[in-house]
Amino acid sequence: MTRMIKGAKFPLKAATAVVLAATVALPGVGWAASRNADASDVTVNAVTVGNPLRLRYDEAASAAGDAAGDVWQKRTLPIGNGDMGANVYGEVQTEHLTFNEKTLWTGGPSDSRKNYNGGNNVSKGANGATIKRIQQLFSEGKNTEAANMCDQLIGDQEGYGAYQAWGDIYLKYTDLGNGSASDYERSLDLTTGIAGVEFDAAGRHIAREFFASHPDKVVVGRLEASGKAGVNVEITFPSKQAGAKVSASGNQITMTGAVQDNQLKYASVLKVVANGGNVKAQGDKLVVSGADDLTFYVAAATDYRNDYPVYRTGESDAELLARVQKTADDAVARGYDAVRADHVEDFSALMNRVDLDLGFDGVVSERATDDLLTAYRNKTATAAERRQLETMLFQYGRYLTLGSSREDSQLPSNLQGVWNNVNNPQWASDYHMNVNLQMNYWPAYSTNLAECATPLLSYVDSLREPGRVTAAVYAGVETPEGDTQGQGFMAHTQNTPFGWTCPGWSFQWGWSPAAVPWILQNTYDAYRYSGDLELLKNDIYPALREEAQLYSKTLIKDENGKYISSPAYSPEQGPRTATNTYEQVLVWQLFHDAIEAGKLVGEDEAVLAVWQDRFDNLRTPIEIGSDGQIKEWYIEDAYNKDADGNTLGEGYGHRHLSHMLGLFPGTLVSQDTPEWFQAARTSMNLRTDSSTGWGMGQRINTWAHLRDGDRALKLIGDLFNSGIYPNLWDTHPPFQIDGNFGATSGIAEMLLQSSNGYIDLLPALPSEWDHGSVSGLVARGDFEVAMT
Ligand code: FUC
Repeated sequence: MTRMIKGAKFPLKAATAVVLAATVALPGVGWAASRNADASDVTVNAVTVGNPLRLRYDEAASAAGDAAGDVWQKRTLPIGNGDMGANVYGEVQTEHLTFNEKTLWTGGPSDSRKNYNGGNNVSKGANGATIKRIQQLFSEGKNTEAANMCDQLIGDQEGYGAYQAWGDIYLKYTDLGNGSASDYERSLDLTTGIAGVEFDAAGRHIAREFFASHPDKVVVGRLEASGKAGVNVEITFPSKQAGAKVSASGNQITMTGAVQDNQLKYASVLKVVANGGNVKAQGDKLVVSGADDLTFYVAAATDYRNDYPVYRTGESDAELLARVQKTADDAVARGYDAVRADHVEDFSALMNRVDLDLGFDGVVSERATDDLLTAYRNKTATAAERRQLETMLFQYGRYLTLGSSREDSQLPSNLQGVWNNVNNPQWASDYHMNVNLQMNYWPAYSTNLAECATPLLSYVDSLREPGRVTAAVYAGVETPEGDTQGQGFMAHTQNTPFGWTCPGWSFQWGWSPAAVPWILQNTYDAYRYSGDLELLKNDIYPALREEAQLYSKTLIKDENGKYISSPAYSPEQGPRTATNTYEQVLVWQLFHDAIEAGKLVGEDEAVLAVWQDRFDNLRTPIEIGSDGQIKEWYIEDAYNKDADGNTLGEGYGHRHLSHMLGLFPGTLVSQDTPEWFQAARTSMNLRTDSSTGWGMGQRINTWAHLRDGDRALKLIGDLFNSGIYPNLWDTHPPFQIDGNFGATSGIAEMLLQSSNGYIDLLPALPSEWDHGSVSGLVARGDFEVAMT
């Protein structure tokens, strides 16, 4: 049961009356529910109420003059259903969509890698002997020797792999000539999940729409054209994988094959229904003529299953294709109207759970979205336009969550969600856990999309079995055969869907055992937000318990008899040390949460007693340096210097905020610990605001937890200036989706916080946000909050 809190009034300005009038005039529905793709303009009390959550452009993706390699990431519009994604270019003569399915990866087990072992290198880790030697050297003060030996705490690169591109869908009009289009509009309605393209060309009106249906598991396209000639197009769907078999027959294009690197099987079916027209198969293409309207449905799957150590379903080629064929046939049989209606109902029900108006008063900017972004940047946007764009950015993160992670998705959203146009994306478009995967799921619970984090819970749980091998190789912690609870699992900075849990192939970025305690904060939040004890017991606690067991064994005592995690490296800079703030804060939270959860599920008293001992005798995670800052390394004195004045890390402007994790997302530092809180503020000023896309995303959340709304809003402005592309995707650069989720979470944290045992309304409200309303935000303890 969700309880409602009403209240937390902040002063209403006169203009707010417009919002209220409009809201009253549309009874029973929020702003979002009152809009749909077909009727996006309603006039209420002489105020034009458009759809503030509709991205809109007046040219095709390729027409804006970007470098060819940039068009996809900067301009195209993403749709997705959690497992599949597509990007719409909106081209005039030849429409183009990139297509993705999230399990299509290279790497992992393969005929050519019979000994694939998650990257673990037994001779380097030496069953824990290497780490013990390093710990010993640090404790003897032989820091240089210890630091050098850290280079042995690495794994192998072989078999890492990368997220792959599936293929491209082209719809080439055979009767539009080469002329340009007029009255062009390309749009993405965040409330319905429908992308639209409309224009006039060659004397005809052309209309298209595209969406990715979660209920029917298909990507759908619809083409219409005015005039007697109907829709005349050639459809192709080439693969991006070498050796794929693509053939057209009847009214469908079938693609099958196996990824050359690892023999992962894949199959897709694109099936066309051309009302009143003709469909002919020619080689690998479908030629459609004279259709009143044309609909295509795409179903796709691989034989991937997240099941260690084989990671395959065991299906034959024929079985996989039959599964995909059935999905496509079922959608065709249900028909366009039913599939579309169910998609809109499914999608908008989730989107409409949160209704936010930061104060745009129902006035929707007439500028196209890219122009609105430019106006925001060069300060020519009105206050209402700024509030609209900020609201849009907030809801876009929720939209992208729905597109890249639904309750039954096979994998969580990766560095690009589900969207990818190349076979060698940056950082393999993998799962990075030294901030990125965490950030992807920061907004899931607070913005009322808890079920979308289900794939994260199963993914984290799936790291346990391969991670036990890593724990044995690098930390000497063995789980005997048959021990299903496990003695401890380890994973580090980056991992893949094939249980790649070793440290990276360089200690310098790869070593990060505390990444697991950190991601366990996300999964424990599934309980803290919902209060669902069954969920805690079955899906969250097993991994939390196993990780607490691991650290119970791996912590060592320092010279003062306090427990430390050694060696340590602060992502991704600075010295290698016996321990540091990142490790200690995350280990503190691990034991804090594991003890709390353990008591709730009736954990064995003896086990709890060990955890309590580690928790009580942990070296204090937070230390304050001579500049009044939270130290990142305990050898730090003034900011970023040791006592001898040597520079430690990159310092000012470094993107990571690894020493701030006690403040956000952790619960160690808050306004209730005033000295640390003040030091956190000092640290944030010393670190400066300048950063990459996700770095600014993290800063918004962190400043929100410092209760400084004006600074948080300033960072939203910084993000718009240098971290957001015209399609509102976040850029590192290049495109990396974590910053979108960070921004959405940050805006939620500005309006509502609940990490410290109470509900904090408007903790970081910028002075510019002087009126507005929100409903549907969620606080821990299963509260849903509405406030004006
Ligand atoms: C972390 C960051 C990098 C990048 C990568 C995907 O390692 O330090 O900046 O975002 O993740």
